[in-house]
Amino acid sequence: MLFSIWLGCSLYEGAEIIPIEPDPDNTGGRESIALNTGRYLKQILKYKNLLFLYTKEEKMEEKITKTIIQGYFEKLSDCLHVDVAIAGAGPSGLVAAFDLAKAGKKVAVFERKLAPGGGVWGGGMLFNEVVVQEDVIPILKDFCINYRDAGDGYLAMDSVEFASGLIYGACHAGVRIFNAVSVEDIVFKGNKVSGVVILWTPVGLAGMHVDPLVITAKAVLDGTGHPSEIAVLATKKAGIKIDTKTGGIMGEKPMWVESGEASTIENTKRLCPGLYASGMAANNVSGGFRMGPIFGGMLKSGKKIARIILEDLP
Ligand code: 48H
Repeated sequence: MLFSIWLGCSLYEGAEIIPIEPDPDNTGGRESIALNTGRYLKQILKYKNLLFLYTKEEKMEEKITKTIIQGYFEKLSDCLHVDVAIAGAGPSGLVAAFDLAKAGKKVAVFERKLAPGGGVWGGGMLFNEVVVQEDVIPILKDFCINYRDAGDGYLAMDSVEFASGLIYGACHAGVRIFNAVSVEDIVFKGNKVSGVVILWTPVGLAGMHVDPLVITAKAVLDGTGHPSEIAVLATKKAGIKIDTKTGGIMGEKPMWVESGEASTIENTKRLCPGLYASGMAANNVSGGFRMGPIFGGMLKSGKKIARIILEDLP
């Protein structure tokens, strides 16, 4: 019987089966049987320890999964109601999120893609370099992003460092970023934009008919870039008249760098109660020119909208 327990332990562990040397003085008498039993028990104890390790491994798997699930749901349940919900983790949204969090506001950013950072990673036409104006140095310093002088009042930097620096800075300031989550609708209550409707991006991509979840917010920022998706939802779906010359979305104009950079800042504003726009979304809403791969305007737009939201929030 002892032998079969030992064999069982060995097989369970996938261990090499080493026959136990019998007691050399095996005389077949009672003492010898006791001696051999002792030796077998020792072997079994050795394998029992291995069995214990195996159980520990099982617990380790459970521990990892539980830690991830608990951590995510703590983050999500902490953000069911926030001060500011931001759609889109591009440069303007991340700078706004950073300033708002630094001012003590609870901020959640919902980013459709797996990697936050928006249009920053690819620099210009996938040359992973970014250019900004030198007056944004304080913002770069806030995020500890390295840059070099490019002459004539411009700075340049590695777009990967720029993107990752903005993301890290925002997270470190206390912003919750939920990646691979799309904002697919707004909450519109009592003539005020009061939150966002969210769904896992892959669910939408798979075309599954799954109902979304809701995050309520005192302020919602459209940082979705060129398409200004949240402002489109507000005007087309909720029929809200927003603060533009036409009361609706005017549409982005073609390239004019100087004008685009200036109008991005001018167009950064509150669109209607509860809804704000920054970056290229602000430009699309108010009909500004595009400016290509220069990002100073986006950073300044993020800062401006954070200031406006802070003035509006109780
Ligand atoms: C969740 C969404 C949704 C949604 C979109 O485009 P971005 O980088 O945004 P900005 O405005 O901060 O920066 C614009 C800049 O990158 C740029 O494109 C420039 C300077 N262009 C000039 C030119 O001439 O072309 O980031 C927006 C982010 C992206 O990461 C999207 O995935 C995300 O928003 N997003 N997230 N829910 N419904 N829609």
